[in-house]
Amino acid sequence: MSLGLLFGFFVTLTGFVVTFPASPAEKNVVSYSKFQVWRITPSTIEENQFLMKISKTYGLTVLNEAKLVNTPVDLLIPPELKKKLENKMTRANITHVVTIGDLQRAINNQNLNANIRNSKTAPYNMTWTSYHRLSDIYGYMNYLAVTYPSVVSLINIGISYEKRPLYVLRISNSSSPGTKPAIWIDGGIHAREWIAPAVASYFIQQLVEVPANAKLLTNVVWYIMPVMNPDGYEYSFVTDRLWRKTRSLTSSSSCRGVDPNRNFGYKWGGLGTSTDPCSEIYKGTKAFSEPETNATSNFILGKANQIKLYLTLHSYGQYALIPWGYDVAYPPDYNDMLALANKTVSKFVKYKFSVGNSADLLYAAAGGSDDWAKSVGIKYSYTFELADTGTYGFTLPASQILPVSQDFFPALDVFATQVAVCCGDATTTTSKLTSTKPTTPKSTSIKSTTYKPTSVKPTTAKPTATPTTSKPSSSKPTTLKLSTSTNKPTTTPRKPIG
Ligand code: 0X9
Ligand code: ZN
Repeated sequence: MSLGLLFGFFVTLTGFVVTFPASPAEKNVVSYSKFQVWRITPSTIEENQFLMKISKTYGLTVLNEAKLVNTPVDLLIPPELKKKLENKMTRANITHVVTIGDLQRAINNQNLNANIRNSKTAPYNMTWTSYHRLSDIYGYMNYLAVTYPSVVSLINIGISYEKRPLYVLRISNSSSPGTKPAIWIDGGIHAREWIAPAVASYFIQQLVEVPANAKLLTNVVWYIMPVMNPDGYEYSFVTDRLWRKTRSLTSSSSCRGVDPNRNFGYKWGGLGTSTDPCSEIYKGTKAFSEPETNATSNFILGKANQIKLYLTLHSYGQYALIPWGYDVAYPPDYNDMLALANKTVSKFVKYKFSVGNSADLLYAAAGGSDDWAKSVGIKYSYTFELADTGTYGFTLPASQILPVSQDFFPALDVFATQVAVCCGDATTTTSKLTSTKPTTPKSTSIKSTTYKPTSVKPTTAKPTATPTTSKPSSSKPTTLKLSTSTNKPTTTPRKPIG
């Protein structure tokens, strides 16, 4: 880590209001006032085609991609198109359900306690009753590393496009953590999916600070990266609540960012990806073009023999998704992954999850982190799409952070137990998997890097109140592509959200 970054972090923790070095901030906050979210479930191919045409013609943003028929599609409807689209739907005899009547109102209500501190004396700002800015999450990670040095290590694995540090927390009760099998968990690949960093940081809190959970450290080492895309995460607080991608400059002067979950180096550029920098599923100029995916993959590769389970948290939909996701294709040990996923979701009480092959259950999307993790030999690899199923979607109220986190937490025990059984010897070499279906372009999962992860010496300063196809596919899934939104929401200067 450079001195400059280290300095920036210290300064933040000692209470100065510091913004990380960033590109010129956009001043206009995107308003979604009177924007609606419509849920439409096409029941025929014709209805699906009709929806695709409408989305393209009017430049609608599709909030969740969907398969050909019988899976719901959530469309963002700008106020000026409401009447016209209502008429079109009626004429086509397609019913729509308004899931969110005014998206801006939902945004405003999502994080009502944002500025209320846990307690005046608490040594950190983190809570699980509101969604927190990056500085609070990083401040908490640092606090844990200072307070529990024998268990917690803060690891800087690189820097983001806008020069924010990329932090991973290692949680282990062992003096030689390299000898135990490890579980990797990340959140926040997609900026707007705020529930994911919140849940990942809840896991950290439980594993480190709750003595009753110490047993979860007996056989397993945990690597948790709560915010993989910090630039996008911050942007979704300050400027555009629905921001999904990274914040890198692209060949288009008006569109920024790459979809990090289309940027990993396995089957990069395949189905469900876009070459258009304005698309929400833009794959980037090459695999691992983004510093965030590059640093993450390098770090994981360095520990690929040790990491036996890769879990990436997303939202929304309540799905446990199993590779492959690049196409309806199944790794040879798919059934092992399925059995563990089923066992895991059976622990959930409040939020019921659907389990299945990613491309089959949802849609094909290449370049995902889960596929890449599986491709480098990590036996168990999952994407979990957290709550909800669309009532609030990305604007899931902060009051649901704890229920969602608490419902999920017992799953970690299921994972840890399985990893200890299957893969107790962390020194066993993992075998890379190849798909039987030849693809272009080739995997670029092995690459060189000049960046070395460093274990960060945490500061003792107190944070302050500021802030392989075994089951061949019979039919290819058709996806309703996330469109390029030409119908941009208005940008009115407003107070930052959250
Ligand atoms: O499309 C995605 O990246 C994920 N869904 S989300 O709504 N959070 O954007 C699903 C990714 C599943 N995994 C792969 N397709 N590899
Ligand atoms: Zn996501």
